[in-house]
Amino acid sequence: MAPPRTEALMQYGYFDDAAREYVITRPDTPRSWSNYLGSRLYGGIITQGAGGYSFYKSGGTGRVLRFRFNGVPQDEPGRFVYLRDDADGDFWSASWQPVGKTLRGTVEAHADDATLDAAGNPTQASSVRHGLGYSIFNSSYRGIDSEATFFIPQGQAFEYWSVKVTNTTDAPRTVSLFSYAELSNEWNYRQDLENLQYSQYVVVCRMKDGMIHRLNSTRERTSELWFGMAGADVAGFDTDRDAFLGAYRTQSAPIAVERGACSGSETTGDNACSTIQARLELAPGETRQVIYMMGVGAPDASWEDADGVALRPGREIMAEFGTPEAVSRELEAIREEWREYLAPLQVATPDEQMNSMINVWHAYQTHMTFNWSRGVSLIEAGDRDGLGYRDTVQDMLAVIHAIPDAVRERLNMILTGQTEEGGAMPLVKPLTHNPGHEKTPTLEQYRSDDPLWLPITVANFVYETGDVEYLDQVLPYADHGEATVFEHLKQAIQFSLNHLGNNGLVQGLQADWNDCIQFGTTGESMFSTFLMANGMRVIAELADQTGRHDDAEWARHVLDGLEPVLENAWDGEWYIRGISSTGAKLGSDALDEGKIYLEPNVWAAISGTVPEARAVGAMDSVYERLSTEHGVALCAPAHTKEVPGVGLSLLVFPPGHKENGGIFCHANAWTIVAEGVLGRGDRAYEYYRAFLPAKYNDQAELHQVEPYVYSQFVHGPESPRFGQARNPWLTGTASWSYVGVTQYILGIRPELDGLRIDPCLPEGWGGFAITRRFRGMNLTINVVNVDGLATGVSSVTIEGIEVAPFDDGKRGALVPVEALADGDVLTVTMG
Ligand code: IFM
Repeated sequence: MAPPRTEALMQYGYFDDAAREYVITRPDTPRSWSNYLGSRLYGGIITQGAGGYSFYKSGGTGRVLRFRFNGVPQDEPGRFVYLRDDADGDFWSASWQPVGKTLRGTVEAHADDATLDAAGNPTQASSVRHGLGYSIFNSSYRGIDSEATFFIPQGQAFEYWSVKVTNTTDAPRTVSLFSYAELSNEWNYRQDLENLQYSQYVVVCRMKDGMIHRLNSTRERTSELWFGMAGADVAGFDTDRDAFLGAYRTQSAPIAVERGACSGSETTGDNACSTIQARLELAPGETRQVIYMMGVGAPDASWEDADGVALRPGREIMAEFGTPEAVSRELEAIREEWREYLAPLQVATPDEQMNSMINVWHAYQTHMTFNWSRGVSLIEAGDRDGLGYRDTVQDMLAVIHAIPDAVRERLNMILTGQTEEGGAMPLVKPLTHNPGHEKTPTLEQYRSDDPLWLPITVANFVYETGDVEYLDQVLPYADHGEATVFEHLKQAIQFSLNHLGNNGLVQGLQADWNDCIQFGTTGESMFSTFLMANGMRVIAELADQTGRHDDAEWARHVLDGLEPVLENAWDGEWYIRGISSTGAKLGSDALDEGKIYLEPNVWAAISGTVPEARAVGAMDSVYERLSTEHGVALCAPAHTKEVPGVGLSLLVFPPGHKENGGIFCHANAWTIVAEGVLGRGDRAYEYYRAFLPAKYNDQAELHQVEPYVYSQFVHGPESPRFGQARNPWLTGTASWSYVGVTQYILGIRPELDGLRIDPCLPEGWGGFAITRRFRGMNLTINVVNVDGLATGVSSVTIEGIEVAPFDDGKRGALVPVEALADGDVLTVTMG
């Protein structure tokens, strides 16, 4: 099914869904708008100004390109290509930054190369196409057009910077190209940026046989980076950063570019760079393609890294891949790879922005969070080099249907991060994780929610794949012992049951989902209590369906015992957030600050463990007290004072920021799920739209960050920055909002026996179509809603034949897996 095309010109850019690209027509965006390149072997980040960095396996310990976070000017260095008119010395860059000529507008819009700005200076037309796994920069300046394409080929540990240069004038032109990247001195980014007394003296960078090699031996391993150029002769080079830039200069005007010649510097110590100059004689109308390539590996011999991965010499890679044909072929392969990744779920709904997000960018973001966790972005500098337990378990939820094998591998690893007593290691480090031998955290170090996410994700994995035997797989605990996957789940619950507080709620420990609330070992968290209740409900269902009747009984029995505890947590109009060590309540109307919190109330509804009237009341209070036009605040009023007995580290944030009353988008995604569970389509959709990035495409000045990806949070109503979003890309928002919109608004959910079709739509939607892969079958589902209902399914036909009604007492229709075949078209009539 081809998604509808959305190509209206917006403020800074537009969604080109057919090409699966976001096109930035004005690169002077309010903040850097970035993209991801590559795979978990070798990855990179690139901004609309070509700022960014590259890394081998890890942004923290495999740093290839240096980056100065939060720098001025913003987001430098990066992958820069300078162009210089050798007739008069005027120079610019293939991306608008770092030279930063006066911007003309869009390449598409411009016709006249002689266009001057008000001061009579030539202007540059510059646009950027961020695609999935690549970014293309187009520029026109004084009759020279360029197209620079950056990407990392599939499965490779090198990157392409391919630059096509065209002389659009009717006179011959001589144009020099200069590549520039600042190479990291050290694989470890902290060593590189902070331990200067060491890292400044280890680097050795040489030109050999036409290629640049960073050769230094560091404490960790021999480091080998190479940089080469194909498609032109080497006219000069610099490998010493300061020789290229010149003292007291910035990247906007390197001395070598200004004078038109490199100095042939080879660095021993200080800082390395990768500059190779090409001089192009361009006849009128002529195009030349210069291909810069940079990668990890030895210059001449095959190289095995510390993990035993064999890498070929740069020389060989250049010979094989350094041609225009190879660039086109490899770029096509990347496009095809992403087409395949996204194919398992595509939609056509009445909301074009929803389509752009689900079909392309939202799905892409869920893959990036799965790949990079919270390790590499313009915000995550590499410090969090590992998998945060709760984040990782939640990140998997949105990609199970697309990459089940990769999820199984990750799930296995994260399950082995659970300790024998049922808690979880806060951080699992994949490169060094050693199940059975990890140190057990102290009770105070555990997060109360970490293992409680497991039932949801494991159940969904089993529902999506149908692989019930997975539950019997035996996996070690982090510290000692082993258990089946199902026992791991029970143990997660048992851990909470073993650590209940005086009021019967789960002890909050170091934190629950909210990193900034410390209830400790004597205070109790209502959020974790609801998460535990939800886990028990999920385990009971899973146990029933897989013949584990004793376990189902156990879960139901414990859940029943929890009933009075949940009831006691009702504050009158909503559920409390928790109870402090001194017995004081957080999230209660009796307080002046932090009267109401979002998390317990959404999870009361999602868990289905409280009476419906309570769930509805709680969600109505959320709507009345926390909801804004940009999303739902996490709490209100925000805190300015301590609450006795609770560690409120959120007090470090001004009111309205982050966890202190900010619009935390991750938790906003739960509002969609909660309203979906309650069957209130208008509310679910209103919440979805409130923080939908694409909605802000024509309000970019307000939202500021990329309109094609979710952010961790939006500044809340109590902040002077209300409406500004921050921390884009690597956030649990990606996963949960994807689950929210696809499984609870569009309502297509996997269950063990089949596919549940249970739309929960806003008023006026006549229906929608979705193609979805389920257990290896590609299905097309057309939902028809002539009466504009919110919920309810009256009939389902498969290939025109009505499916026998399957009444299991739940809302929507469950289409049994046996009734489905690859390629089937289902028509679902709401009624
Ligand atoms: O839940 C956490 C997450 O693990 C890291 N970022 C902040 C979230 C809310 O505190």
